[in-house]
Amino acid sequence: MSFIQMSRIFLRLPAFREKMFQRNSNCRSCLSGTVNSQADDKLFTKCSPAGRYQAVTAQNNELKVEIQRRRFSKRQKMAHSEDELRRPNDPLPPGAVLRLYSMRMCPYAQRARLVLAAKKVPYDRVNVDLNNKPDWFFDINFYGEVPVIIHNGKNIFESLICAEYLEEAFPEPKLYSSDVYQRALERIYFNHWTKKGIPAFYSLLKAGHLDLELAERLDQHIGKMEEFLKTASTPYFNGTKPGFSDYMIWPWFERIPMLGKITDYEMSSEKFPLLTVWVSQMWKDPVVQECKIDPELFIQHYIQYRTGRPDFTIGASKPKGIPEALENLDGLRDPATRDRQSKK
Ligand SMILES: N[C@@H](CCC(=O)N[C@@H](CS)C(=O)NCC(=O)O)C(=O)O
Repeated sequence: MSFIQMSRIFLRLPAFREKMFQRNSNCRSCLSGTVNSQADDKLFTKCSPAGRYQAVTAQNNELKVEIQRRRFSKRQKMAHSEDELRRPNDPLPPGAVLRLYSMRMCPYAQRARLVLAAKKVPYDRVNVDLNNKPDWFFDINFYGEVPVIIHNGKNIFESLICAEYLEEAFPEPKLYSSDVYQRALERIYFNHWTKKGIPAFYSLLKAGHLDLELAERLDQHIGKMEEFLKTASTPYFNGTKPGFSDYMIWPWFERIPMLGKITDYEMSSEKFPLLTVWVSQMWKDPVVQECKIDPELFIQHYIQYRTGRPDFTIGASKPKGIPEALENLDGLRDPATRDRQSKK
């Protein structure tokens, strides 16, 4: 065993170090510098050729601990990020009363988000990468689709059912009309849009260009919505303010200009004057503003959608590395070790 190896072993023994530091006021290696206490350990090891590597290693270790700590705190910070796939039974963040499984670009999930925002319900939003659904996701919705709500340990799915559940579970403010017939009418409006308008919207989107037949079909169903507004003779489908049916229909109308960017389709203000006003009024609603999607991301997403494999994590914050710390770590490596490695 060499002197260096032996001194390393002794240096690790606290009793030995204590004695040595008390007895010697100078660094044992270079005999300069004062070593008074354990706190000066670094000075000693810095001066000692044998100790230099130890000091560097100790600093490396400190740095590694720091990196781990940062990674951990990043995870902690991400703990309630909407992109971390929390399970249905995972605890809710403080204040949240339910969990919503969503996807940034999903108009169906947006229905639920609009109702939650209108009712100011604090919730935990989890965006699901629909290309990589975990098995348990099918346990909470056997269709494997978003939105899904987990409330009081129970799962609710299908956007219209979710929205109606929220309307009843969180009664204030009421989004449905209190009149029973009016409520039925509202259902007729969004039912028509769901049954006819939405498929027409997606058919054109999938075509990816202005297919006149498909554009005509979409126009026809938008025309029906225009008729409904005319019969209602109110600015909104719900009446004088945005309500349940407005929020159930809105997500696709928000996307019509984006559909236009892909297919050149335009919702004519001449053919649909009431709807044109409705759209501009809806944009003024703070709830709509809170839930709006990023148009650029949507266009990218739907260009991919046409190819059949969209990126469902679009818009997600991707965790960043910590390059500056890794750089330091590299810089602290013992030059001798580095040399030996590079010679190999
Ligand atoms: N009828 C469903 C439709 C929901 C739906 O189609 N959601 C899409 C995302 S926008 C989905 O989850 N698709 C599953 C997949 O693409 O794997 C509802 O109203 O909730």
